[in-house]
Amino acid sequence: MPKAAASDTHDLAARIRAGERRALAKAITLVESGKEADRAAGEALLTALLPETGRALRLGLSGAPGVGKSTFTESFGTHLTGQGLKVAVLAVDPSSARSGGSILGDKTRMEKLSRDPNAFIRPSPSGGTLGGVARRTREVMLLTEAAGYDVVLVETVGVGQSEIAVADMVDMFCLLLAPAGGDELQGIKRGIMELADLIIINKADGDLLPAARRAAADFKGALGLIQPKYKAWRPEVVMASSLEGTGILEIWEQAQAFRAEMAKTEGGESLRARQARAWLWSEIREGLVDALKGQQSIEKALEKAEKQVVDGLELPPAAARALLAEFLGRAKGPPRS
Ligand SMILES: Nc1nc2c(ncn2[C@@H]2O[C@H](COP(=O)(O)OP(=O)(O)OP(=O)(O)O)[C@@H](O)[C@H]2O)c(=O)[nH]1
Ligand SMILES: [Mg+2]
Repeated sequence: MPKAAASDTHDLAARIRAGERRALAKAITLVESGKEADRAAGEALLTALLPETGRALRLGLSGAPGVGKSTFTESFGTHLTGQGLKVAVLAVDPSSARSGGSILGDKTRMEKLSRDPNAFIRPSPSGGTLGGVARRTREVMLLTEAAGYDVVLVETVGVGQSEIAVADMVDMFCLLLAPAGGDELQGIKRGIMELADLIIINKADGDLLPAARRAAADFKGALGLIQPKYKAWRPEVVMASSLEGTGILEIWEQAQAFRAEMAKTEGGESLRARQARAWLWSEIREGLVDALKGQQSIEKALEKAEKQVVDGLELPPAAARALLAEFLGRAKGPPRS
C-alpha cells in the first residue's frame, strides 16, 4: 500500500475507534463502494480494526412486511440507549424494493431512535445480490463494533433467503410475528422457525391481545416439535407491544441470558467462530460464481448449458458438472514450468 493511503487508513481507524460518527459513515461508504480502489482501502481499514471487533451483541430481527420491525426497533433501541448502551441498526434487504418512501416510513417509525446520539441507523444499500448486500452488512457490522456500539440490530424482511443470511451473521436470531394462529401458523415456513432463537409475538395489545395469546400458545406448541438448534438454548415465545412498550424488558433479558449461555458452551464452536466460518464460505461461493460469470471464454458454454436444461435436453447436475470441469480446467491455466 502507498504510504499516503496507509496513513489515511491509520487516521480513519483512529477516528472510528474514538466513536466519531462522521468517520464511521465515511468508512461505511468505503466498504459499500463498488470501486476497486475503495474496496482495497475498505479492506485495509477492516483489517486494522479487526482487534476492536466482535464485542457487540449481534441480534437479528426478521418478520413479514408490516409486522412491526421498525416500531419494535424504535421501542427496543430506545430502551437500550436509555440504559447507556450504544445501538446500531442495520438492514439487509436485497429486494431493492425498499423505496424512498419506505425509508421515510422508517424515519417516522424510528423518530426517537434516529435522533438519539447513542444510536446509529443505516438502511441497506439497495440492489445487488443477496451475497453482496450480506457481505456489506457484515463489514458494516464490524465497523460499528469498532466504533463502540454495544448492540447491533440487523433487520431483514422475512421473505426468502435473506433470513438465512442474517441468521448466519448474528448471535441471536429473533422472529417477529403478528397475532394469528391456526392457518397463519401453517404459512410460516418450518425452516424459518428452526432458525429462531426467540419468537416475538408483536402487537399484543388492545383488541389483538386475545389473538396474541392464542398465537403464543400455538407457537410454543410448534417449537416443541422442532429439533433445537443448540443443546444449551431452548427458544421461547414472548408477547410484546412495540407501541405500548410491553415485553421489551423480557426480550432484553432473553438476549442477555442467551449470550451468557452461549459464552459457557465449552468445547463447542463459539458463535464468532461459526459466523467467521459462514462468512468465509459465503465469500467462496460468491467469488466462484462471480469468477465463472466473469470468464468470457465460458460464456458460450454457459448459454448453451442453460438452453439445454431449459429445453429439458440435459439434467442440470450433469450440465453443471461439465461446466465446472471446463471452468476449473481453464482456471488452472497452462502447466507451470
Ligand atoms: N397495535 C400495534 N400496532 C403496531 C405495533 N407495532 C407496529 N404496529 C403498527 O404496524 C404497522 C407496521 O409497522 P412497521 O414498524 O412499519 O412494520 P415493519 O415490519 O417495519 O414493516 P416493513 O418495514 O414495511 O416491513 C404500523 O402501522 C405500526 O403502527 C404494536 O405493537 N401494536
Ligand atoms: Mg420497517
